[in-house]
Amino acid sequence: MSDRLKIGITCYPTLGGSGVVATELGKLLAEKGHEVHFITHSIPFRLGGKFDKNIFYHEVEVSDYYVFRYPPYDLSLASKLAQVAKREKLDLLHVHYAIPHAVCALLAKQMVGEHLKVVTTLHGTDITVLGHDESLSDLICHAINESDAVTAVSEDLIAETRETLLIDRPIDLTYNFVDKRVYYPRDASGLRSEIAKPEEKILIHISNFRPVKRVLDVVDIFARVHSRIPAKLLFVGEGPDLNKAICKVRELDLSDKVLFWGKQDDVAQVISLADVMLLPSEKESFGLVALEAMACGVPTVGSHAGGIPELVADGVTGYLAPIGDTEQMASAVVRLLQDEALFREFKEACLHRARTVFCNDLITYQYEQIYYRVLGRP
Ligand code: GMT
Repeated sequence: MSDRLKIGITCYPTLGGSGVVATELGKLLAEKGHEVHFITHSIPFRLGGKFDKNIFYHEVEVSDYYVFRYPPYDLSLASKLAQVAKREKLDLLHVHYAIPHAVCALLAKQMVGEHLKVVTTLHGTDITVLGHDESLSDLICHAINESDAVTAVSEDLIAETRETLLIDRPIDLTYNFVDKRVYYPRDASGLRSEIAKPEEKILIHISNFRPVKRVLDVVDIFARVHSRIPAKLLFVGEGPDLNKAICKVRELDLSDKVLFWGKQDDVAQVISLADVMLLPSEKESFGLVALEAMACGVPTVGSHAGGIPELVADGVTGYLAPIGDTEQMASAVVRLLQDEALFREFKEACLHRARTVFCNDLITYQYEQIYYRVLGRP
């Protein structure tokens, strides 16, 4: 390769879609010959155990010196970023989330020198939640304005960043992606027959069960679908609203129709079991899980929230309804599952859209172009 870069990546290694995207991007960049250094508080769960000569992991250790009331993770991270950048002669730091990661990277840049570039990717919560917190909004603005490049995972997030924080600097749109070698329709017929009868359709919801995911709406949609066609619901993941979902399923006397599978590693295999993905979120800057489903040929029925309409083509790869309109979502699921020809069409459209618009090759290339741009190497 002509211009091999040395890239530091910081993300939340154990948290949801942002950690997944950051880690998968690092792996793909390493595959393209770049040198990638993950600088995080624990090993990113998607990194896998295989040796790769282009991938390095540097652990951020937080000092718990007794005068500190709160262990200063941010300062330890900034210090580690600067150390690694100097020692390994990094070209740039690509950090995921403005708070705290971009702030830490900017501090590291001050310590190392102007030649170290900072690329910040916004994933949502830093804008949609923290952006409204007046005690943090000026700091988020500073992190965004001082980064050498800023990317966001949807047009909707770019618009919200501009509106909430009055930011007018350029922000690059880089959609999330999935690796097509991992996300494709897997054969799940054996397992499917173990969890559902042949006539039963399978609905799935995967999330961290935060209140914004509206898991009670998922149960409500399922109850309405189940009253019209034989179906099962598969919940994957864990989080604050898990117990509420379990109680509601019990209240509705649906316990033998709903499975709670907790956290699962092989998401593509689990999704391939299902007919429809449910994503009725209240906020969703992108909705990576709907893309994972799309790449496995599974349509999504969900809400119009945030960036979901940029991902799920309404009436083509799924159906979208206003947030909270569980009846419209349930009717959409039933329409899709009762019409075999329509369902096949949607599956085909899903595979095509995932492989073209959200393909790993395309998005990795877009990030590389941003790196070369900030380094003045077009
Ligand atoms: O959705 C979450 O609660 C997790 C969060 C994360 O940090 O992974 O997800 C955000 O980033 C993902 C990757 O870009 C997006 O797919 C999610 O839509 C976004 N979540 C929200 O905006 C609520």
